[in-house]
Amino acid sequence: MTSHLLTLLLSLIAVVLPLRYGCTEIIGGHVVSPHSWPYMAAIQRKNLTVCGGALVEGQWVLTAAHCQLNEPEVRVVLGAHQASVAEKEQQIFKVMRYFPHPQFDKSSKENDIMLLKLKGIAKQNKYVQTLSLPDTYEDTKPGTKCKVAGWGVTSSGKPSKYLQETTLKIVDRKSCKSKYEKYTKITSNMLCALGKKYSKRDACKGDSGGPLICADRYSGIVSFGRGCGRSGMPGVYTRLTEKYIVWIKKLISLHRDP
Ligand code: 4AZ
Repeated sequence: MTSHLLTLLLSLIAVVLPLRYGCTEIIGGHVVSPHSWPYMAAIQRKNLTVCGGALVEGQWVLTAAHCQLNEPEVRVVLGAHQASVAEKEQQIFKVMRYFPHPQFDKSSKENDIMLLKLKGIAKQNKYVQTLSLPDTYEDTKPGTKCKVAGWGVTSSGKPSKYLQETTLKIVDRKSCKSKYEKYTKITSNMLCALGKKYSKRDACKGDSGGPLICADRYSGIVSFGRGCGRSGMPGVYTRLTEKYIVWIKKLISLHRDP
């Protein structure tokens, strides 16, 4: 009898453990089909990906303001699958200039959005393409299915060699606010997203700046979170509001090369 119970218990553990801890991904995601995110940018310091971003125009990458690294050795890798290794599809650029949002607040993370002007214009092809900015400004509704990608920390605690993606759902701002009550203010310029129950899906360290795509629309930018993949704790994204889209378009047209 006891041996039967023991067997049952062990089988249960064998089934449940891989479900909860078996993912070696963004957090709870999987390696993407190579070059299926052709607008994805890796922002690197000394071959290590510190942030993600999205190519929004030939010479412009949109990322998070907290990704600002005023260092000469920073490079932006486009067309990558394995971002830290030279691949024939890659196009690599230095940063000509950083344009963090003028109202970015480091401690509250409000306005966590930044444009990078690259030293050179990306050649668009099968592997390198721009991501269109949203052309409508309504809020993304709770329950909307989204995807996020990055080379950031996986459940192993280390960054991923290959680009990883995972799927999430938008959480209503009220419940997100209550989850973050003790830590910071969740504003209408932010979106919160969470994986399926028990899936531990999330963005993590190193995924910041990467695009959140909801119902095929560029909707947000990986910004912050209380830990990664904690159950019930959503990740927080900068929402691509009308105010930000207007700022992006103005800034690009003002600083575009002739
Ligand atoms: C980070 O440190 C970070 N779980 C990004 C996203 C999240 C947590 C941390 C969300 O860049």
